[in-house]
Amino acid sequence: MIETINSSQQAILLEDKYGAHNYHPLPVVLCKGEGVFVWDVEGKRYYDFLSAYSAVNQGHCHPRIINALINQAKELTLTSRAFYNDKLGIAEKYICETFGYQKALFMNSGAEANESAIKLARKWGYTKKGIPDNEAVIIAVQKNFHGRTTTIISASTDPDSRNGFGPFMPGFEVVAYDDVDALAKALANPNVCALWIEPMQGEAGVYIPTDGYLKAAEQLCRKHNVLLMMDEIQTGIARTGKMLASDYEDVRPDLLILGKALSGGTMPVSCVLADDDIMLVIKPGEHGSTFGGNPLAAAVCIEALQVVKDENLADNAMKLGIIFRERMQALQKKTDLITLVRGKGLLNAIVINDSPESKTAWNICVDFLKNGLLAKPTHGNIIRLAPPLVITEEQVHECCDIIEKCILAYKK
Ligand code: IF1
Repeated sequence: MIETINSSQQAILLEDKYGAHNYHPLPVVLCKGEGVFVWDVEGKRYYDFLSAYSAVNQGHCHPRIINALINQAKELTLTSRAFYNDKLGIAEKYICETFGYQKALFMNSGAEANESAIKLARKWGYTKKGIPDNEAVIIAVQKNFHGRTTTIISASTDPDSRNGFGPFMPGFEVVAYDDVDALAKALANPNVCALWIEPMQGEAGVYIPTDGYLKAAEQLCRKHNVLLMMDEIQTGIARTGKMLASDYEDVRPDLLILGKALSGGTMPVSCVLADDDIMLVIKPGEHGSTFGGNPLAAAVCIEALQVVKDENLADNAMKLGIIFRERMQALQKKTDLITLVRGKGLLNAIVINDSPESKTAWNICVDFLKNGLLAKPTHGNIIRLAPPLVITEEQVHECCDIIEKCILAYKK
């Protein structure tokens, strides 16, 4: 018998009884989303300040993207790549022109896109750089987050992501993030095929590297004939105030990895972008996926990217991010609860003055929830604050008022 949900409590109990316990959600059950707002089962409205981890940059259920989804869903959703379809080529051309690359490889999840980039980099290392077979090394950085597959967590430094899931994939070396000297040493190894970084570390708590780090990384990669693999799954698609966070330093990754907002949060769509000399090292039959590049994803991706451009979401994120951080910095002066405010565009975080093990950041997020704003701590004492990029200036001030009210009223 299929149940209908009549209360939040009922939904929570169902998930507790029948669902894997791989998350610890805030105690709210959502049933509707529109733009910057989501509603719970009891009809209460919230500002969404997580944006599904930057997957709904265009706002929840954007009408143009939903219409593209519906219209394509009525025609053709999936053919597999055993056959051509009439939407994939258009999407490939559009995304290549949008980001300035020769080829696109569409996958589904962000992890799948990262896995595809790893395979491309390794194959390029063997066939183009002359690295001995099975000896390719990829340099990753401390506190990275690239997904949850067993290969990806083989490069993770986060105990929660990796403990208990070994044995791990060899061929990864982890160095300090934001450390050019560490890169210079690591990239000199002739068996290194790629450097794999985020331009800003989202999960690590919106960590922004020193100005010039990305450009230095790009230059060191060129010097040592190493591919720069840039994971912009969370920072890309206008989130940080530019189309890509890499744009802040005019860095052009050799492999650009995108996901999340590529579909406006309607379905899993991810993509790796590269030029021919890299992308064509993988031959027919050497890589694939059932849903990768399906016509439904293609149609949705085209519309989702057009919305970002037509609504100038990068400029909006840039402008409102400045206003948001100014408000948070002003708040910081009124309380000892906030030790740091950092971010770019509308990917921001406040660091709470308590240990990561404390419940303070969580309790503050529960207070936000009670006051109509949804946000969630990352790594204990950091609260990521990232609304959909369609938010207005007036709404940013209203949300800052909520944050300020909760912070100033909070009693440890
Ligand atoms: C979870 C984190 C964010 C990502 C970057 C690849 C992926 C992600 C930079 C993988 C995904 C999501 C995954 C979700 C929570 C969320 C997250 F907290 F896990 F780290 F955003 F910061 N690269 N991030 O941020 O993409 O396979 O999920 O489509 O796993 O808990 P995916």
